[in-house]
Amino acid sequence: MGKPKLIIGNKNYSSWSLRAWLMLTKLGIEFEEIQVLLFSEGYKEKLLYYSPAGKVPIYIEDDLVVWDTLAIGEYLAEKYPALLPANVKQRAEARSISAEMHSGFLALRGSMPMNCRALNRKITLVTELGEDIQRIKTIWTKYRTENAEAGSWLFGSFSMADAMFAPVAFRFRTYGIPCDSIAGEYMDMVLNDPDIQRWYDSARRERAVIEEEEVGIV
Ligand SMILES: N[C@@H](CCC(=O)N[C@@H](CS)C(=O)NCC(=O)O)C(=O)O
Repeated sequence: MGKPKLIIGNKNYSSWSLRAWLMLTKLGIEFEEIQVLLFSEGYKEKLLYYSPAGKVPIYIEDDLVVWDTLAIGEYLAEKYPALLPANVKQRAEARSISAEMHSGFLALRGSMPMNCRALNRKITLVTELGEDIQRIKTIWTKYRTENAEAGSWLFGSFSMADAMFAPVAFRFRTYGIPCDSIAGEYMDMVLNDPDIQRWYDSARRERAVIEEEEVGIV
């Protein structure tokens, strides 16, 4: 078996790519990273060559193709159980908040696109967005409080749930969303994580600009 492959988009903008990349990286899996710059000439054909859904991330192991971030996470968790907490109740909760991110937070995902290298962007905090932000802070505070002794991630050790929320830390920084206390400490820990820093360094060096994702310039 050759090395698994992970097809990703722009590191600066592709939050789903970051999530899958972080899961593989934290599991210590050696993988080949293949980047397709989103919305560049012919990008869709390139993605469709790898997966019928034509979106990143795509995880490939020989003839096995897994697309969609949550499916990639679940597949990896079957092979590497450490990707989810050992306790059954915590596993269910880690899955719940991962699914909540995957299917929800539409206001946040729509009006605060991930743009790792951008700072000092401003957005209007409409009600739905404020509610999304508050819900995320509540999640971070709850799990960090409950698992403070076990380690610095949401459930102590790194889990799929941390990968699902990692792009939010970049978003809060880019759009200047204040985050203090326990949630703020978690956000700072995520942004200072060496693997996240490596992703950020590559994102900063990218030159491609996706105009639709450049939101909140003042
Ligand atoms: N539900 C999918 C969403 C994947 C997705 O929307 N990926 C974006 C980049 S973050 C993409 O491929 N966009 C290019 C396109 O839609 O053509 C997942 O969880 O993986």
